[in-house]
Amino acid sequence: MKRQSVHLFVAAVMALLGPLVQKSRGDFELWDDHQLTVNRSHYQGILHERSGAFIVPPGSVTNLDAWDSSTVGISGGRVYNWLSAYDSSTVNISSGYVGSLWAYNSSTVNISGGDVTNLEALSSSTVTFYGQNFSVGDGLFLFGDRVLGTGMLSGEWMDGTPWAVNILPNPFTATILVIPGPAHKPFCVKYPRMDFNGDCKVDFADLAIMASSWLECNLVPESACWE
Ligand SMILES: [Ca+2]
Repeated sequence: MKRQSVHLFVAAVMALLGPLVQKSRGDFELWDDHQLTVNRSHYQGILHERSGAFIVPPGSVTNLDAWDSSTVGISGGRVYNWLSAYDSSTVNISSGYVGSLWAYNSSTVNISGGDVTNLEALSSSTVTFYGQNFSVGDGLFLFGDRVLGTGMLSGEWMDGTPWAVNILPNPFTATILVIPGPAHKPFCVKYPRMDFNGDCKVDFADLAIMASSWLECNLVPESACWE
């Protein structure tokens, strides 16, 4: 199905099931720059544009789709069924659980901890594992730091925790890397609420942005502003 068709299909199913599902388990759909800390149980999550969802204990989502340039951070939270990354979305996993992780388009996935059961890297996606003692099972080959083929990839995280992931389709257009050592490129696990410029920290740059709007008031009538 084309992306629009998938959207329409999901929208139609959600319209039918939405009230029921939302009542029982709760769904969320994020747009624009909206950043959500997920710390309770949800069924479906959908991210668009530059939104972000950060799944922390005891938060969980059954199915999660990330579109556009959205960001998913998983630190201890769980995605029970699938996590699909499309377009230029980014997924960062430092601990927690993902059942099946599907990387499409030019999405980027960084994994430095946790448990991922199945991985499909498709299109021109890039998936990087940061850890140590990597080994490959039948059907899988290491070419430098690149993982080719399909099969079981295993290793340890930097704290010595063992992990294993079943790599399903892995065409040459996609890139799966195993990099020894901790994630050398820092990534944002959770954007602070007052991080106005989206650099994952709150500092004078954010204060300056807030100060530039200081005493701005859009109430009508204007006289209501400073009563
Ligand atoms: Ca900032």
